[in-house]
Order: sequence, then structure tokens, then C-alpha cells
Amino acid sequence: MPQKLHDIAEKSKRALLVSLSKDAARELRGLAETLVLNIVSLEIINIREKQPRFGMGSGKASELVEKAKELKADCIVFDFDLSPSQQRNWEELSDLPVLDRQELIIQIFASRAITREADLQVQLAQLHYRLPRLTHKYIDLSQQRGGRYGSKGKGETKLETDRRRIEQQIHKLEKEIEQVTKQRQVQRRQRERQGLPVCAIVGYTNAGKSSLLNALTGADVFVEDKLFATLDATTRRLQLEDGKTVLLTDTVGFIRRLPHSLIKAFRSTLEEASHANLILHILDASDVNINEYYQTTINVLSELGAAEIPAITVLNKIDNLEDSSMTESLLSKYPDSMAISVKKDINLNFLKNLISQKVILNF
Ligand SMILES: Nc1nc2c(ncn2[C@@H]2O[C@H](COP(=O)(O)OP(=O)(O)OP(=O)(O)O)[C@@H](O)[C@H]2O)c(=O)[nH]1
Ligand SMILES: [Mg+2]
Repeated sequence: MPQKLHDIAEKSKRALLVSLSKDAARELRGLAETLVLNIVSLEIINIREKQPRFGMGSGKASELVEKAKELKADCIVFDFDLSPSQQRNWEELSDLPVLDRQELIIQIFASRAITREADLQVQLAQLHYRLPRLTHKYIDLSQQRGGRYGSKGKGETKLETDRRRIEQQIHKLEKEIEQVTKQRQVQRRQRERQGLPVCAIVGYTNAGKSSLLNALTGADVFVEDKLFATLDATTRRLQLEDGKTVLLTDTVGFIRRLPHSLIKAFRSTLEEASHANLILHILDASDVNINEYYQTTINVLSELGAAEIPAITVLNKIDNLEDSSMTESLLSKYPDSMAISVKKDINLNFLKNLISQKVILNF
């Protein structure tokens, strides 16, 4: 059997987290908590020089491993990407499963995939991640099985067989996803035939996209105060006051440095935004990293070819802000922005009116 990714979800594993900055650490904590990891320590480190073996000096690496042992951690999780060989070096040094940021995010997606489409897309991302990492020491954390390829003589052939098998699986999945994508295109064409404008809700994960879709249309998309609650695109009709109808689509959340394998695999879901007549870019106004989140979403949109679509920047969660001057200053900072609270039902009617005015412009 080709090896799995580290199986750490839903087992409340003790994790030592390692991050490069305070902001990144906050996000790493959020990601780890989403996977229900038990965080035994969060180390913020300063790397003066990226050294190839561990991505940092070997003194620092030993220190971290010692700390992990002391705290009886079951795994070490990094907030940055490790090359396949760095990951292997860390696992040899620590004798523990070592996950980088990419794998952590792929794991979260895996634990959250409900529909067949999301499931296929996650599987594809996992295989792309696994392919260059076939020589990993740890195969599955739940079994703590060691055994490197190559250590028993016929390892090399086994490695080749596994590699080929994974490539075949990738090919098969790509074919299946192609089918699902075709269905999505058919659905899109049907929607286009209805002659209704489409408005896509996009934004950083946890900004309140699904909450907004639910509040405006009475849908019941899964909402949770964790990252990547939604991995699918859901479309509902929104009845506007002037008698118009708009199709409102909620979609998968963005995150800074979304692993490339996931962007690739989720392309068809993410691309829903690029077919919209209007984009609602939702931001959590109460998050200190709002500006970084704004930029991330702008970048992903432009990568998807959706940069030119008219957009409204929607500052959500203003109920969390201490006073209205904070709202004012955010409004002046972001062009074409307006402020709402889905939770407290503030300005939702105003947003509906704005949608009906703007959606016509690009339809
Ligand atoms: N205080 C406050 N919380 C809100 C508001 N809107 C949404 N939330 C909360 O924010 C959290 C995330 O909401 P979701 O609607 O799941 O966010 P999302 O953007 O769909 O997230 P992903 O699907 O993970 O990308 C939930 O706990 C919501 O209850 C708001 O106006 N104020
Ligand atoms: Mg959601």
C-alpha cells in the first residue's frame, strides 16, 4: 500500500507548534485547533539563516526536538513549508511525525470534505503532496510504523512501484474530477439560461461568508468558528426588494499561502467566483490581520482571473468593534466598502440594495 499522509486528525494528538512570527503563530494555532490538536507548546523562532538540512541551524533544531520530547509531544508542526528531504531529516532527528504547513492545511481539508467533489479534490491534493515524499520514515502515526524504503534491499523497486501506482491514481482522479467539473459547467449553463445575475461571496476563511448566505437567503450552509468550514460552492436565490432575483454563491475560504496543490485541485470550485457578475468580498473587520487577509483575497481573485469583476468590500462583524470610529476608519481605508454585522442584523438591507444596484452594471 502506498503510504498515507500523517493521520493526526480527530485523535487529539499532542503537538509542538513552531512558527516564525507572532502573526503566523496566531494563524497556526487556529489551524491546529481546527484539527483538534492538543497544543503543548507554541515556539516562535527567529531564523537568521535558512540552512538546507533543517531549514534552520542544527543547534536550534536539536533544541526544538528536546523540547518536544520533554513535553511528550506526539508530533511537530511547522508554520512554513519543508522540502521533502528537510521533513525526512526532522523525522530522523526527532523520531516523531513532522508536518509542515501544507500538510496541515491539506489535513484540514480532508477532515472537512463532505461532498464527492470536495473529497476527490482533497484526494488529488494529498497525492500530489505525497508523491515527492515516498521515502518518509513515518507512514501512519496511528501505527507508528517505521521502516524506510531502501533499508531492506528491494526498497528501490517498491519505491518505483508505489510511485507508479500514485501516478496512476492521480490520473484516475483527474479524470473523475473532469467529469464533476463538466457537471458543474452544465449547471452553470442552466443558471445562465435562467437569465439571472450571479453574485459570489468570497473572502478569507472564517470571515462569515456562509453566515451571510444563510442570513440573506435562508439557506442552511454549515457555519463554524473554525477554519475551512465550507469546501463547496452553494448557490441560492436571493430575492431583492425591487423584484429582481440574484443567484448568490458561497464558496471555499481563502488563506494566505494556500498550498498550491489545493489551489490546483480546487480550481473548479474556486473558479465559481470568476463567472460572477458581482463579487462580495467579505472581511472580518475585527481581525487585526484584516489587511493581510484583504490582500490575500485580492491576489487569489486575480489568479483566478476575477480581478476585473465589480466588487463590494463587505466589512463584517462590526458588532465586535469597540466604537464606530474604528468602523469609519476601515471604511475610508477600503474602496467600495460598506460595514455590516450578520450576527446583529446590521445593514443587511442596505447591502441588498447595493447588490441590486451594482449587479446590473455587469449583466
Ligand atoms: N461576532 C460576529 N460573528 C460572526 C458574524 N458573522 C459570522 N460570525 C461568526 O464567524 C464564524 C465563521 O462564520 P462562517 O459563516 O462559517 O464563515 P465562513 O467565511 O463561511 O468560513 P469558511 O467556510 O471557513 O471559509 C462563525 O462562528 C459565525 O457565527 C458577525 O457579524 N459577528
Ligand atoms: Mg463557510
